[in-house]
Amino acid sequence: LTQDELKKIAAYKAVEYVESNMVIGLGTGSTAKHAVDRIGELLLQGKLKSIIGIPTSKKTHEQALSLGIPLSDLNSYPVVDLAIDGADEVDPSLNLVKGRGGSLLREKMVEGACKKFIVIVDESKLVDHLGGSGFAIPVEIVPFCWKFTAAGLMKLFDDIGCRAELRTCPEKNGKPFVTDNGNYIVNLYFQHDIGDLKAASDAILRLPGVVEHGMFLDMATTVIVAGELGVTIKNK
Ligand code: DER
Repeated sequence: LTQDELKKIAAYKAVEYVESNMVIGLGTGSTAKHAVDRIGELLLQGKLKSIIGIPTSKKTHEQALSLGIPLSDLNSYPVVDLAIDGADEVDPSLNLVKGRGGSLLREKMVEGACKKFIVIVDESKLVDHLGGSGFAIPVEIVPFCWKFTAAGLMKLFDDIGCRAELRTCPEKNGKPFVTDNGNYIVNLYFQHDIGDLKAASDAILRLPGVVEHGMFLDMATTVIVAGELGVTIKNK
C-alpha cells in the first residue's frame, strides 16, 4: 500500500464518526483532503445530511466549496462537534506536531473549539517524542522584525540547541511564505529532546511577535493510524 492509500484508509475510517446534523471541523493537508472528499461524497449520496463544515484553511475552504459542503465559521459556530485533521508527528501521549502545511493557527482555533478531535495519520507519523524526527516545529509569527523574533525563539532553547529558519516559497524565488492570516512561519529544528513540552509551549507563546506554534498538546481525542498491518485507533 502506498502512503497515500494509507492516508485514505485513515481518512475514511474517521468519516465513519461523522453523523448528520453535525458541525465538522475540516482539516488541511493531503490526509485531511481525503476526509473532506469522503464527506462530500456521502452528502452527494444522501448518506449524510445537513452537515456544516468549518474549514481550517483557504485551501480546504475551496475544496469543500467545490464539493458542495455547506460552510460556516467559528463566529457562527463557536462549538464544533467533531474535527478531522492530519498531523506531521504523533507522540505516545497523542501530542502532535502540525503545521507543515502552514495552516496551524486556524487548525488550532477550530480543533481547540471542538468536542472531539480525530487525527488521521499513516504510520510514518508516529514518533517517540515531538521534534525528534529531524522535522521542524513551525511557529507562526508576525512579519514585523521577524529576525528579532526568530533570534528570540532560538535563545529560548540555547540549552538543547535550536535552529530557526524562516519558511520561504521556492516557487516564488525564495520569498517568505505568508499564511492565510498574513503572517510568517519560522521552522524550529531541535538538536535534542525538547523535554517539558508544556513549558516549551508557554515560553514560545510568551514571546511578543509569536502568534501560535505547531505543537498541539493534549488536544487530540482519537488518533487513527493506518499501517501496512491494518488500522489502529488510539483514544486519549
Ligand atoms: O499542515 C498541517 O497541519 C497538516 O495537517 C499536516 O500536519 C499533515 O499534512 P499531511 O496530511 O499532508 O501529511
